[in-house]
Amino acid sequence: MEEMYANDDSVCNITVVNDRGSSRSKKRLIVGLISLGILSVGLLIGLIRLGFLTHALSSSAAGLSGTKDNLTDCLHDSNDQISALTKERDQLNAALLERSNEVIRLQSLSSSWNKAREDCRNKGGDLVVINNDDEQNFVLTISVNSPWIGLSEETEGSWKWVDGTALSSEFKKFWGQGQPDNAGGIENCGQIWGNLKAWNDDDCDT
Ligand SMILES: [Ca+2]
Ligand SMILES: [Ca+2]
Repeated sequence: MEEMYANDDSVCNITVVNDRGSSRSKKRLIVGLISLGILSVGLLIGLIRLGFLTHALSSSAAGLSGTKDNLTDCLHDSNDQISALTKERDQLNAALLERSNEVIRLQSLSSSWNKAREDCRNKGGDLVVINNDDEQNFVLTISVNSPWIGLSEETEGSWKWVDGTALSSEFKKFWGQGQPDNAGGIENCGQIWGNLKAWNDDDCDT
């Protein structure tokens, strides 16, 4: 805005600043500064929250990593235990097989029930006593020929095991068909019929 100004020496034409326009500019500047401040504060809050979130994610990742390590250790321990148990099982099976073969060899090669029992006793054992179905099945599994078992008659019809117990009627089902038949009146000792997988009474001195 231009105004004329005169004094005794001159007349001046000067530009007068519009106070109203200047005030609006100041207001815009203040509003701009406030907006910029608010934006800066918001940005700062966002950065702080991002920092917390990053820290939380890092903690979670560290926790998951620790859990993974623990599970991996447990898996390794389990594998080690399985390997140890497998090795122990194999050793037991080998020992059992060796023992079984020894028992069968002694029983099969002996010509008489008394000789077979003597051989077993010399090895620190005795002829086998069968106490249940599992033992019967196991003996059948390892029987190759027709080995003697620890069963004999003190008197005809009175069967006893070598440990002194009487033969339970429960196990008479293990006799082969038609057995014991006391053939020839001289069969007083028990054996496994290798082919039939059943018991037979036979001559103790066979
Ligand atoms: Ca008999
Ligand atoms: Ca017989």
